[in-house]
Amino acid sequence: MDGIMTSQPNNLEAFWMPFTMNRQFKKAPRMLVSAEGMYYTAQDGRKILDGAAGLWCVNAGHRRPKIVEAVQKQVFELDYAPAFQMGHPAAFELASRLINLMPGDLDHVFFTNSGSESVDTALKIALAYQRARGEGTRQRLIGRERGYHGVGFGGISVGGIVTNRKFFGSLLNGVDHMPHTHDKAHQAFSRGQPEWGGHLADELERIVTLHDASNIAAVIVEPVAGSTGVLIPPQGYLQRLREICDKHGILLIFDEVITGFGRLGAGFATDYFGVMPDIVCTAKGITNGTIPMGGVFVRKHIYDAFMTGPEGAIELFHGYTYSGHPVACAAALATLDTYQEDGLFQRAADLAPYWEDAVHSLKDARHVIDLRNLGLIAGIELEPLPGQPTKRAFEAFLKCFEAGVMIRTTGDIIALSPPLIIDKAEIDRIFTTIRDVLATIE
Ligand code: PXG
Ligand code: PLP
Repeated sequence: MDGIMTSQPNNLEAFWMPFTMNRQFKKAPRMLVSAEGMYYTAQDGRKILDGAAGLWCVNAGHRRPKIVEAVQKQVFELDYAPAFQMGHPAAFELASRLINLMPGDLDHVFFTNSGSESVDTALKIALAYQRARGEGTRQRLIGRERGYHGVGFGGISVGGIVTNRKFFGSLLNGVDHMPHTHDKAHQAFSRGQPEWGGHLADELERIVTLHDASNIAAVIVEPVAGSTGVLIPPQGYLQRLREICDKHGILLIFDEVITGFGRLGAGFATDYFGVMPDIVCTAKGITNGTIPMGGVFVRKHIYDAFMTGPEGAIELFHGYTYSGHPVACAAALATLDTYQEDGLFQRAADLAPYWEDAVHSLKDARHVIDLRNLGLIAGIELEPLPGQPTKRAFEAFLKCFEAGVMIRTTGDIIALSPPLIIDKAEIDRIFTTIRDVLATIE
């Protein structure tokens, strides 16, 4: 490996790091310099087992040869092509392949470059759709407490994370939030979907009663809330949301940026739960994290509602310079091949029971006050240190990293989402390491 990749940069100052304690990090940086399969290599040469699939995105594991080769070939052949009033074959091929993966009539896809852009795109399509079908008074959007929908103004407006909202002014007008679905008193240590809480979907009826359905465009939820600590939907909850939306002509948007591409042991959460949304936001696993990309899937009636004016008119005034970027498309096509050839969605389903047992083996581990799991996702909630929220979990993150296991923490919750290629010994290692670390930290 050459010196440029392994040497420590002599000045870490210029890079304003995202969602990071910049000053603390720059005093004691954790640098990753290469990756392969289930492992990162840190700058000091240590192998770090990836318990988080990077940031929930590297579902097929790192540096998969087929994806790397596809990217190299594409960038050599066609580095960039304009996305407006022009096309290149890979974007159309990818769209066709993707809609075959999607259930039902989710049969059109709009390309973006991230989950945040997918969310903004979905919200804009929802509003424009209501207008296109003559329901232009439907302008309100409904999100949920503890929802994460990226960091665009649309996403933070419908999102429900206080710190991601409170510094940024008045946000979008006309947004309401349903309550989140997590309640430790009724659900702690549930395996899979909690039995209690399906009725919380009825809170949507209250909001509809308050504003009237004729003013509401769409509801957006994560089928499984990831970022705010793995909140598993109670049994019947998503089905009930669908029923209420149908009753009132409200679009249901699933934000599948995390749950998409096999994370639950099915292609998408919509397959896993058997609930059909109108719009699905994706990103992350669409390219195995290799090249930034996202996609917004819409059902046929939505696309068709836009295809009505003169053929010589642009139907949707929206798009990104890099929508359907050739290199991202190549990465995505090779990613889909890799998922398919390795049977990774099925592998995640097959491993899920073992994973669940491993998660719940921590029931008697120190500091643990709740355990949650679904597919290859887990949330391990710790009792916060008195008066110092987040500190204990962050300490666990640092200690696990030292012990060669990368976990992700949010608040006082450890969130796990390994690449779907993980094996049982690696699952054991993650949970043994966490147990040992929790035993040693305050
Ligand atoms: N929606 C959902 C449901 C997400 O989880 C986004 C939108 C935004 O995607 P982009 O690509 O714009 O980041 C996300 C992203 C974490 C973590 O540790 C989660 C995300 C991103 C970074 C960290 O929980 N989710
Ligand atoms: N800002 C300026 C000045 C631009 O010219 C453009 C695109 O042409 C954008 C923002 C949007 O960039 P993107 O299409 O990459 O989102």
